[in-house]
Amino acid sequence: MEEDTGALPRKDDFSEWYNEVLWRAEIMDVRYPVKGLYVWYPHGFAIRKRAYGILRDLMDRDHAETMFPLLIPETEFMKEATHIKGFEDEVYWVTHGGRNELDVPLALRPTSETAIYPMYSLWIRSHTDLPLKLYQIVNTFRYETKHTRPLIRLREITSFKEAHTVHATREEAEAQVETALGLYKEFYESLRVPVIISRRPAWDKFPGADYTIAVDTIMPDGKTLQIGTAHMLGDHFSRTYEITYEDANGERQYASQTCYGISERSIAAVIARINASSCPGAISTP
Ligand code: A5A
Repeated sequence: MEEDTGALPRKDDFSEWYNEVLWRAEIMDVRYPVKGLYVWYPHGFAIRKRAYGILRDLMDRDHAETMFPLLIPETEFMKEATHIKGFEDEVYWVTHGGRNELDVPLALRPTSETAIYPMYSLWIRSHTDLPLKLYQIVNTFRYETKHTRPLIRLREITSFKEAHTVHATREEAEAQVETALGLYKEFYESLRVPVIISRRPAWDKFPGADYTIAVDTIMPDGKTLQIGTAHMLGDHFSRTYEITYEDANGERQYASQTCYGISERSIAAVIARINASSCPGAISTP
């Protein structure tokens, strides 16, 4: 993009520049009449298709792709105390089917632990079923109360890639967190997005995790944007959802779990690089 055409706002006003690029390059239409929900223009979707093609190829190396339902019964959602506490203010609830009030309200998934893990409990029987590594690319809903922005802070995340793995030992789960971060590094290298990887303080970890490691990038306005996270779940969820396996000695053990996710924030990070690459110094490469 040419600096001197006068076609775009000054690059140093990143926010205005970003909105203008999304509009003029036909990436997202922000006029959909629900706050925090945006529409992919076909051109924007083509960018998403390319980027998510890379992500899928990386995941398909040793994960299987799957798809779970969008609706989660309140009874399952409410089982893991820390997880509920972290998400209770962000959940959209479906309470009616037509005019009838539902017996059990259904949550629109803000993320899918509570949809997937009750099924893992049925699927996993023996140590020979492990490790189990699945992922899905789906839409999720979060009632975000902070300022919403296209691709960055959404109430409907349309491109939520979430992986959920199950392991026999804590050590294997911890190693999987590192593997996940390696995949995310490779993904962002392909997109030419520089990243910083760091462990989050306890107050900022994922609800229900032992610890969280985040992937951040620095946006042209100097702010960091979290563009991926990997969570060591330990046995918190496996104890709640009874995800157990029989070990080689015939004893029942609780499994160790991880999960990790990326959203269309990854596309926002790519767009931000267009600004940064023609304006060196606006972004610091770690
Ligand atoms: N189940 C795990 C993977 C999970 O939900 N982790 S997470 O809450 O940290 O979300 C994963 C990633 O999705 C975040 O690192 C962030 O990059 C992105 N994300 C989270 N909320 C978002 C929102 N409202 N809009 C866009 N992206 C979001």
